[in-house]
Amino acid sequence: MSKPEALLFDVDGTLANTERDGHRIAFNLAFKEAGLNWQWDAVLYGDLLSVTGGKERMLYFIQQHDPALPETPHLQALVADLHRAKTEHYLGLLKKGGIPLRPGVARLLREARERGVKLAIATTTTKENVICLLETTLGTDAPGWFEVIAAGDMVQQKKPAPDVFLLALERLGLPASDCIAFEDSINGLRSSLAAGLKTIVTVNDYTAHEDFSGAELILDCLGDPQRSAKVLDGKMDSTYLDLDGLARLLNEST
Ligand code: XBP
Ligand code: MG
Repeated sequence: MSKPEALLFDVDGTLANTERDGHRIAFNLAFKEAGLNWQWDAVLYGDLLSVTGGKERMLYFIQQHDPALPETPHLQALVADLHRAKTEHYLGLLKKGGIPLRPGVARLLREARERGVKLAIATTTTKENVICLLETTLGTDAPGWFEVIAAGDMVQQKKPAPDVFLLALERLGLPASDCIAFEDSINGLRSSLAAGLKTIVTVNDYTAHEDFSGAELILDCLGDPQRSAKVLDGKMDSTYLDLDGLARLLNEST
């Protein structure tokens, strides 16, 4: 049974639960610093997550919620400034070490490296955010474990469009049929499926209610020998997902 040639990972919600206690907090700090009284609570943020990308999310919030806007002739420039400030705050939060990887992520990354399976990232967030998360959770050499880091602003259309996964595949030089994607959200799953990738979904509190039709397997997390994964849909022979389990999924006809 052939193992996958590469594993392609989403970041936010998949490698780590970065949204509620990371990105959201950073957005609010940036709003406050800019003198805006915008406050994204955890529930509102769940709704705003339907839009991928921080800049796009702010524009959507302005359109939908009509908050008080400062005098500015250039909304795009305001949003770009806020996003730069938000990124700085987010990096600061990561550096404080507040956001751990989800169960099983570090184990599977290490197993893939040991067995010669390539690693790639396909994310909506920025490359600097990804590198910082990898360094603060896995060590300063960890960004080098990844053959490709494909990020949101490197492509024309963010998820649910397939662009970022297609870019990662192109840079890996591999066909989708030899690879497996990991996602946590409906927008991410749409993106990976549209790129032709078999996809494992690990849900989180923000995404557990979403429709993951088309995923190979839906889990509460990847699991570890000491922390079983719960199977929400699909079949898994072990108590956690490892490369042998992934090889079985890849070789199964759909
Ligand atoms: C994640 C996102 C990101 C983050 C914020 O989507 O939508 O926008 O919330 O990152 P996915 P930026 O996990 O599907 O890739 O503010 O850097 O855009
Ligand atoms: Mg995600």
